[in-house]
Amino acid sequence: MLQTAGSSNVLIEHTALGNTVYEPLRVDTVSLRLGGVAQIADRIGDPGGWQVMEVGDGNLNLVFIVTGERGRIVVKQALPYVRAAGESWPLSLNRAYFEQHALTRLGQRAPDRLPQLYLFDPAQALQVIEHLYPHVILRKQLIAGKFLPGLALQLGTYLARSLFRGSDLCMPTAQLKADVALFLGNSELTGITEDLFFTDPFCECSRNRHTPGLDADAAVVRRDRELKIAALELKCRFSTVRQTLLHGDLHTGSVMVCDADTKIIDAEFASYGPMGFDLGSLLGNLWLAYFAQVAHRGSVEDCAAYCSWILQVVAEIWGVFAAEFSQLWRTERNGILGGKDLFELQDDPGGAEIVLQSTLQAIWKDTLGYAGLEMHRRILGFAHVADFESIADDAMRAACARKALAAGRQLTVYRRSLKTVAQANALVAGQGLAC
Ligand code: SR1
Ligand code: MG
Repeated sequence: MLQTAGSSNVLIEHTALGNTVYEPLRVDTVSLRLGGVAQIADRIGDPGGWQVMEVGDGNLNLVFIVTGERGRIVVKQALPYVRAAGESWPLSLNRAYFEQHALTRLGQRAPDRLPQLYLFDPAQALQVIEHLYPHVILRKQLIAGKFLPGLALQLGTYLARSLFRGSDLCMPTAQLKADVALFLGNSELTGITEDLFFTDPFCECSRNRHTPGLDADAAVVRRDRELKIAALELKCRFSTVRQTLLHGDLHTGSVMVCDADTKIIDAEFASYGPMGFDLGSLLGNLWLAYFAQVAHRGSVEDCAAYCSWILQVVAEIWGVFAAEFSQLWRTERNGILGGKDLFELQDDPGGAEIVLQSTLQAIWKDTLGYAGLEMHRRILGFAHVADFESIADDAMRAACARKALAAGRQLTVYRRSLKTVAQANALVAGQGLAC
């Protein structure tokens, strides 16, 4: 049975692989199991000549790149457990179902920023996706010190379009409510975030780990009442505020870049939540990249230019986001929370501008809160980041992490008084760089 999904060239065939019993793919079974699917063979060529590589380096899934004589595809398959932990941490396969729904929705809201979905097979929890080339994971480019001129514009625009257009500022509310209900089903992955982002790093928890040398720092965090109050307040907003459809895991490993293009991948953590969550996850990871630079470049002097470029990217992402969000506010604010009936229709457009400014301030406050928590959980929790993990020297890694924790704490705890991105960047820069 064929079903057409949101974007016009996406065909979803529910039994595409002809097997309703789930079985993980292996490099040596991909041609056999996918070779009979005409859509794939038509796209990349004769299965007899396919070359298959497993390239998954994330925490959850299998990812294969399949190369034929006419092209390449990416095959992403969920495993019934957390790949980074093994079978002792089971995880249901239906995350692939939510990911393909998120991918099509976010792709429609922010054209050109997501890869094309070619095929989804729910029984195999498998998606066949556009191979992005010559794109590379943003985190790797940040570690390598690569300047990316179009990055901030594309990310800021993506964030404004996806977050605004997925909200009740814009969407027909019946459609939005149906989507809220749909994505509530992604409770297992949302639950991982609720635990790993908001709780574990601030408690003793067997899943946590940290760099040797940070024992005392971790203990201070876990006794930090102000920070824990903020973490619980922000968790409450994450779990109860249904403001928009979030990507839900927008770190720099979920962004692929080349000189001219930026793409967003891996939306399996999608859920309805506060807009600042995606923004904060991204800015938190950029600030983590900032604090790791001294180790990658070798000295404070050698990293100065790149560090100031990272802060400029942060400032520009927020600036572009606010400008694009404001533009959408003035042109696409047709949802039940748009307030046109209260302002424009009563000849008071100025009232709507006041609400726009207070909305942006509220998003900014959340952004800072989530950014600071993301910086903690990537240092003290289960899922660490390559920016720090690739620093070979424990003492250097601990010194960089300590600066990041100090900045992260202030961003979160003082989120209500840091009114501008310049103030936030100044706070980050004010920590100095370890050496
Ligand atoms: C058990 S999953 C751990 C982390 O990996 C994903 O990328 C998310 O960030 C999640 O929190
Ligand atoms: Mg991911």
